[in-house]
Amino acid sequence: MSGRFLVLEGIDGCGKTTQLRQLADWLPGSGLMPSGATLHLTREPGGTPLGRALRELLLNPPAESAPDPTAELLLYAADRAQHVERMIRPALERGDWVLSDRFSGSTIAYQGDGRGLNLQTILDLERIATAGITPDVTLWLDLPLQESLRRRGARADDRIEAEGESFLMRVADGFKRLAAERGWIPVEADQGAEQVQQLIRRLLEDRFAQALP
Ligand code: T5A
Repeated sequence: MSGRFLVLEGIDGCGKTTQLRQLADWLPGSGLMPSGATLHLTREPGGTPLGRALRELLLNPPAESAPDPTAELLLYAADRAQHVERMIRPALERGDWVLSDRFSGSTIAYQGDGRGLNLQTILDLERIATAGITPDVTLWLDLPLQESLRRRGARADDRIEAEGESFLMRVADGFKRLAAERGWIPVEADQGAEQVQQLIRRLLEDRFAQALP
């Protein structure tokens, strides 16, 4: 496949959405993308129409519909399978670039490290849902938990954020381990949004410029 798949990962409130928007302004004119390639911004959960319905059930369900941990794991996997087959794979096959806010690493960190679900089951579901699609690069926005809580401020928590600090600390530890295991690029996110953006741009230039004709 000639397209490229870029992912931003990290704990809630680490700045992914902010950085993704700025990358969307820069990448198409950066000289890194081949001419004619389109940049697609997407996210998990919720990158497809089915995914948007699943996102509501996962993050803001009526109390009586809140999923148990195993059901939650399967819903994230269903969102990903649909996302890969309906959106990511076709875009990459066309030679487009896809920039996603979260991908399968989030399931390992949240449902594995956070919830304590069986890691092998999670890896089996990852293999089924991603069906051979892996990111070309994953940027891990590394931010201390206390700073992410401060940034989120008075904003209402969704169902996952409401799990509390010890859950989120396990998730943060999971991301740190995954970044080392999977060769993700760490990004020091505890600085101003503009500085983080400049850092990410340099990292992407280093990664992709050598592939330019
Ligand atoms: N989930 C997801 C799972 O449990 N399993 C899975 O498999 C998957 C895929 C998704 C939830 O689902 C869970 C994880 C999540 O809990 P979401 O809303 O998509 O939920 O994800 P969040 O990460 O929670 O999104 P947020 O919007 O909360 O965080 P962002 O996007 O990382 O951060 P952002 O950019 O919105 O910034 C947060 C605040 O900080 C400010 C922003 O203005 C904003 O107010 N900010 C900064 N302030 C100072 N300095 C900077 N550098 C700043 N950058 C941003």
